[in-house]
Amino acid sequence: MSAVKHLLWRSNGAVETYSQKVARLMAGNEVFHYPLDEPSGTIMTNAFGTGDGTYSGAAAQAGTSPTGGFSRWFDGINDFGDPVVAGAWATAFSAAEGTLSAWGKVHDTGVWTDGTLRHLLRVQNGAAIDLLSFQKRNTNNDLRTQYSSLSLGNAETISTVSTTGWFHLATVWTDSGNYVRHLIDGVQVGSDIDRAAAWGAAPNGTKNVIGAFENTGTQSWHGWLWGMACMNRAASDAEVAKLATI
Ligand SMILES: [Ca+2]
Repeated sequence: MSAVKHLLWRSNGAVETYSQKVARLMAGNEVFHYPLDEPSGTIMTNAFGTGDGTYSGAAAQAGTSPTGGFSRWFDGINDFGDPVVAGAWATAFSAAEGTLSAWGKVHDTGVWTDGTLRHLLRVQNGAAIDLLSFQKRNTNNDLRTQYSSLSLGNAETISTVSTTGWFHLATVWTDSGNYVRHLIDGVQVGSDIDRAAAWGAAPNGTKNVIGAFENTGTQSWHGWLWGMACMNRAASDAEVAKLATI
């Protein structure tokens, strides 16, 4: 019998959903939060309440999320979720201080060797130089986590990944702390890189997308996505570990 555990235990004995944990950890620093756990429909709810997005494809699937609830299934061909980049996306997002958190799972092991670029999440401004991305590269088993700014260049890591289970990705950037840090399943990948800086503009345009490279569906994810959130504060490693824990 499979265990369904929509509620998570806290160290103080209380229980909460994963979405409630994200809301608690990011309180006061909210940018966006797409749980991707709607049971049906094409509305991609922003739990931070600054404008919902729209799914194109990306069907709801019961019993698939890391907690046994709904997640969204991307079939690898033109599926994506298109956020409305407004409200906090434009005003609260900080290229100087922030944290990006997301969960992904491939359809099967063959996705890691399918020779195709596939995106989990992308945040970018129209200049196409300042960006954040989580993507599977067209090189076998390569997973790229990337923070890039015009003034400081590219801060990225390439990880060798072959899991067919859920994995968690996080990027933490801080100008005041002088680093960009990438973590998989709560563990830092490589060394701290460069530092963060102001972007030329706030996120805008067609390349702010979940599950694809842009809002035409190119380079679509093939598998499941869930629990994507961003705040305008650099999370500590302990906080990222909590985001990466079910
Ligand atoms: Ca499709």
